[in-house]
Amino acid sequence: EKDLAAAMPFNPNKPAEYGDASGTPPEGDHHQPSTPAATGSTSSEIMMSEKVGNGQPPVGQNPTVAPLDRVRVDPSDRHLTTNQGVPVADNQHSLKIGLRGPTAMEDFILREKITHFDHERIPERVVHARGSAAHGYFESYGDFSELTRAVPFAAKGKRTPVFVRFSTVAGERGSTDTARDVRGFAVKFYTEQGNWDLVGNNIPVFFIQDAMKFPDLVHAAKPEPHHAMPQAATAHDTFWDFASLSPEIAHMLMWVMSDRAIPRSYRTMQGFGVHTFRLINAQGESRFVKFHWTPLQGTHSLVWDEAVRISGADSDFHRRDLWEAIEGGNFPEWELGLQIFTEEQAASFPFDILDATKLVPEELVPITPVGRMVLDRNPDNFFAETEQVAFCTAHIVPGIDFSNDPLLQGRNHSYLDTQISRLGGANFHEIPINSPIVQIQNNQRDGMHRQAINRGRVNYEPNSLGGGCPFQAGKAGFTSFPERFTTEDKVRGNPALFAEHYGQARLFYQSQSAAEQTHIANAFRFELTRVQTPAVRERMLALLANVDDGLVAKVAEGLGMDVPAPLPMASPDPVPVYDPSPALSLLSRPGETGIRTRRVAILVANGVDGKQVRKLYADLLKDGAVPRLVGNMLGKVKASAGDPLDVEISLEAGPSVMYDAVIVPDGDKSAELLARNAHAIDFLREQYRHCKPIMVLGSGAALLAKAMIPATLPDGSDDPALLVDAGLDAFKQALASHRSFARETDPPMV
Ligand code: HDE
Repeated sequence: EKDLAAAMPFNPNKPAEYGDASGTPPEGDHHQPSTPAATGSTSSEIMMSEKVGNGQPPVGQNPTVAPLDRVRVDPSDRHLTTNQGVPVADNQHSLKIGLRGPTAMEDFILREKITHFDHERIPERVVHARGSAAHGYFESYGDFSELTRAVPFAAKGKRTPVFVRFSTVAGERGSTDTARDVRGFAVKFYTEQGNWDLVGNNIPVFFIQDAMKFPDLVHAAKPEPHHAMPQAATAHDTFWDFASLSPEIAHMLMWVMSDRAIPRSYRTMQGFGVHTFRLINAQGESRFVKFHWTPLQGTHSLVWDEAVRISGADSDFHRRDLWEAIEGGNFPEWELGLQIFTEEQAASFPFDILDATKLVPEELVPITPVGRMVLDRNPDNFFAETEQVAFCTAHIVPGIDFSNDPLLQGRNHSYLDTQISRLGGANFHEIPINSPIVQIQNNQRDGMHRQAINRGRVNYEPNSLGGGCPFQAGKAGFTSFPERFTTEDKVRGNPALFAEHYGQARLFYQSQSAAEQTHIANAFRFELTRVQTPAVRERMLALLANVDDGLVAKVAEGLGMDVPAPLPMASPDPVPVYDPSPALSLLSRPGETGIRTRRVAILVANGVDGKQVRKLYADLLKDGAVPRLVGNMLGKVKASAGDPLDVEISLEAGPSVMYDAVIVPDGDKSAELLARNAHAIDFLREQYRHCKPIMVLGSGAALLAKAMIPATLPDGSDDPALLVDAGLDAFKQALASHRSFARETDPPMV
């Protein structure tokens, strides 16, 4: 028998399927159902994974990695094969009848290669088509079993692997990263009780209240159907036509016209679950919850002029930023916080917690931190992982449940349904990135692209022939919260509080800093200027007139229009008054990572003070910043002191918007050489206009004058981010505080 086994084919990638380990189970051997693990107790629940062991993966290991080994393909030291494993001798030439003759129909190698290529593309996501993703883990701060039996929260230090995909919403798969848009923030937790997907956004509210309106919203926002323009932009008539006729959109518009919609990086965005969910503990008690992700990197955004230019300079700006941060070991991190409230509290709020156009102010329900998420591994293959990952709001685990938010209820249908056409059938859960770390056991069978080889004759339940397996998990399994319903009529309609649309829009606008308020007004001005139909502009002003007098006056002035009468309100009740919420300003979260990963351009030309440059470079690197030597051309520049320096990128290929700050070092005529290149002048002017730190040393100051950069702020005071012959510490401080908005004038003067 041993000889027989040795003679069997062996594939090292699939040891369990070939050779020794593949023996058929002895006939008649039935497996007894094991005692259902866990009787509601969380400690036994976390023991349940066969692949993860006791649920406490060793630090630094990610249990999603090992199960994927079966499908990982590494070509080192291997020859080419066809998809049937046949070695390929010649991958350059098709099979011809004579060197100048026709191609032979029998060339199965050519036909297989071309056929596969013809089918390489799959449909892109209908929304959130463009995205980037990474692997990592969630680590619980403690044992939160009082609140929820969801296993990721079962113990202090417990790690659950995650895969996170960030995205823009409106643009197509190849569109630009820095478009003005909401960003998706979708987290897949691979728990020992199955996958939990928290499919959120970087904005805590949404455009509409009812799933019924989603296709209309998306049609209005996407490129117009007759000429398919514009790409990845809401600045066109159909979006604003829809918006101006949908007053429930008021609050969301404040957010999407704010700097939130042009983040500096995926790493500097908050994330939100948006809807109200439920947490359920082992005793079956339920509390409402809102999920918040807060970046350790702080919340930071671009300015609009910069975002537009980045689209041309590097349309992969956010994708590259995330990739490089992880490759460089600067693992982005977020804290998960929960807003927890009871049914009774919810009833006392001036808004309905089932309304996704409303948030729960942090001042009303504080945020309880419960854990942190770290992204520490880039995907191996974009298509296999980032493109094929399938998120679904209906993927929840024991301890989590839905609320009746009508948007969430609609989403629960949509996500599963959409994968069937996008990923080609009902077995998309078997694609490695989507499959849970626990074994899937049920009697669902067959279908397109089935991977599992289900053993045995039993594919039904109840059964006795299979020993009753797989059996119901009972108390250890998922149970829905038994919410009590009063008997009401079956209706189409909204609860009364859904009719109030302006209180929180006003709260958001009025809680912003002066600079952020200006950016919101300017964004409305920009978008509505692109709108061609005057009636749409006017209706939008009428909507804004219900939000804030100052805002509507600014926007109307920008459009050269008068402020019209406000839109009639849908709710007869007065607009609720909220206390200001400073937490809604981006400036309230500067972050804790200082200058780490901040990109600094050092402009160099022949004659530059090489010693000074080397010192600056080393010093910035030491603190985790990313310095780059930017010059007129690639190649070497002669230094006035020390060895020549290698230019890392030219001014033409690495324009100012790719950097968070700039330094012009001292030198012998180097600033003069730079000043002859308009790219260098533009560089400084744009750094200035985008409110970024600028430091000039010694003769480098000549470039400031050439670029006509004002020495003081518009109000005559000192500009803290414009440093002349200052020490590196002052520069680092300016770099850590990102931008000096006090510089801004409208229109820009530089
Ligand atoms: Fe989505 N949404 N959505 N959405 N959504 C999709 O699912 C949908 C909504 C969000 O990185 C689709 O797999 C409906 C809110 C993210 O793969 C689709 C409604 C929020 C992602 C879909 C909403 C989101 C999607 C398209 C209203 C924030 C990307 C492809 C009822 C809480 C996930 C896909 C990823 C993707 C439907 C509203 C976030 C069509 C019907 C609210 C982050 O199923």
